[in-house]
Amino acid sequence: STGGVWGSPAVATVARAGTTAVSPASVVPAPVIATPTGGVTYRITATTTIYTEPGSTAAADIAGQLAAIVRRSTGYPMPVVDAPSATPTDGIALLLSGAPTAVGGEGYQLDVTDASIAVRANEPAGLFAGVQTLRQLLPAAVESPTVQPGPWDVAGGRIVDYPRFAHRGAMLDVARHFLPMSVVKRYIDEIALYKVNRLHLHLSDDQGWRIAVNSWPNLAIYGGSTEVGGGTSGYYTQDEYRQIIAYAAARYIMIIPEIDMPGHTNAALASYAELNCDGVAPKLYTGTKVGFSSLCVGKEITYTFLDQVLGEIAALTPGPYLHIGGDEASSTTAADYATFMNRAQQIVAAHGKSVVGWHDIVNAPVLSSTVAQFWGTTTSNAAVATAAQNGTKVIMSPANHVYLDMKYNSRTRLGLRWAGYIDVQDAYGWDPGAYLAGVGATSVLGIEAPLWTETIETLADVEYLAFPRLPAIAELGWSPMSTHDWTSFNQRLGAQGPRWRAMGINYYHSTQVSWP
Ligand code: TNX
Repeated sequence: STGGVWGSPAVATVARAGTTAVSPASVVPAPVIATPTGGVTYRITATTTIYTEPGSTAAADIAGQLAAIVRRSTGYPMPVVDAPSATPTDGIALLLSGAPTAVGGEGYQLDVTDASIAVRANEPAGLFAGVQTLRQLLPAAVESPTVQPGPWDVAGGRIVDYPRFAHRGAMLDVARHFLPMSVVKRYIDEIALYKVNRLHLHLSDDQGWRIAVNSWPNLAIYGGSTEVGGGTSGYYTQDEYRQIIAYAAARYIMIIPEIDMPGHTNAALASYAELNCDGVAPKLYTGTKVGFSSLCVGKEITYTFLDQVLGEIAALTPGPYLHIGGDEASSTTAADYATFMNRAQQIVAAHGKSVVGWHDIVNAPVLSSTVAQFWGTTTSNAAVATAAQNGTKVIMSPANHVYLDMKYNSRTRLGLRWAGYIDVQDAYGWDPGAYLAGVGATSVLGIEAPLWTETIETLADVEYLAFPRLPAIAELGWSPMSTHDWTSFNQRLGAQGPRWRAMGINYYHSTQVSWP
C-alpha cells in the first residue's frame, strides 16, 4: 500500500500483526500537516545507513536509539555515521538543519522519497519527535524484539509537525505502591513513543516516602519501608533517581518530582516525631484514606525540613519545576494552609525552581511562577479561573477525563471509580484549551495524565490502565484541534494495537476502538 492516505480518516489499509506497509494515517498523535506522495515508497534494506548531523552527539544518540529498535526486528546492521551532506540522496538522515522555523524546538519535518528518509529539526528534541513518527510509519513488527521477515516499507510524503502545548505529561504515583526503576524506565519508553515530554513522579504520600534524603535519612529508610496493603516496599537512592532523570532526558522527557505537603505526609510524620505538633510520631499507614495528615504549620522545624528536603531534590533535578502537592489538605485550616504554601513557595524559589501544585494551591497566595494542576471533575472552578486571569498557568488533569486510575467500566478489575468510569471516548472527547470556564488556551501550559496506584502493583497493571487512554490524552496535548475527530482517531488508535502486541504491552481491548 504505497502512497497511503496521510492523515485521512479514509484508511483502507492498516497494519496487521505482520509486516505489510503501514498507512501513514496511523500516526498518534495526529501530525499538524501530512501530505502523501502517491506511488512512492522507501524500503529499509540490509544496506540502509542512518546519517546524522555532523558533530552532534545528541543526533547520534537519537539515531542509536532508532538503530537499536530497527536492528532487533530487521536483523540489518543499520550503521550510524555522520551525514556527508545536508541533502541526503540515500538512507535515513537525522539533521539539525533545513527545518522550517515554525516547527520550533520540539517540531520536525519528515520527508520520505523512494531514495531516502530525512528528518529535519531545529533542536534534538524535534529530531527525537520525528523519529517517534518514523517508528509509527514502519510496519508494526518493527517493534518486535526478534527478527521478522519484512519488507520494511515507508510510504512517501512529507510531514510538518509541532506540538500544541508545552506540557504533555504523565504522572506515576510511586508512593501508594512503590514501582521499581525497571517499571519507570519501561513507562518512559512507552510514553515517549506518543511524544509525552514530562513525567511527574509522585514521590511521597501517607503510605510511603520514595526518595533518599541525606539530611533526613529515616524518610526513605523507615517512611519508605511499606506501602498500601503492607508488605515490604522501597525507595530510590539518589543515584537511582539520577539514573531515572538521565534515562528520561535521553528520551526528551523532563522529570518533575513531587513531595506532597502539607497533607499526604503520614510517612514523613511517622519517620520523625519532631515534625508532629504533639511531638508524637504516628504509625506507618497502609490503608487508602486521604486527608488525615498534616505537617505542623506552627513549628519552625517544619520549614527547616522543607528547606533541606526540597534543597536536596532541587539539586538533583535539572528541570525547572518542583511539585509540592497541596491537595486534600483537609486536616490543615485554611489560614494554616495559606501560611504554609506561602513559605513553601518561597523556599522552592530560593532553590531556583518554580512550583507546581495541585489546583488547591490557588486558595493560597501564589507566586507568578507557580503553576496550578487542575484535577477537578467540573468545568468551572472560580478560584482557578481567577488565578488564570491573574496570570497563573494551568496544567489540565480533569479527573473524569484523564485519571488513568479510573476504571474503564464496572467490569474493570483494577482502579477506582470516584471520578466516574473513563473509556477511550471520555479520555479523548474534550478540548484542554476550552474546557474550564475562564481558563482559555493561553492560560493552559498543557495536559497531564496521572496514574495513582492505590490498586496498581505491577507493570502489567500500569500498562492496562494507560493503554489505550494515555495515547488519546497525548494526542490532546500535541495535535491541533483541527485534527480532532473521533472516527479518524479511532482508526489511528486501533492501528496501534499490533504495535503494542509487538512491544508486549498489556493493553485494554476497549470495545470503543476499531482494532484491525
Ligand atoms: C485524589 S487527585 C488524590 C489522590 C488519590 C486519587 C485517586 C489528587 C490531587 N489527590 O490522593 O490517589 O484521588 O484517584
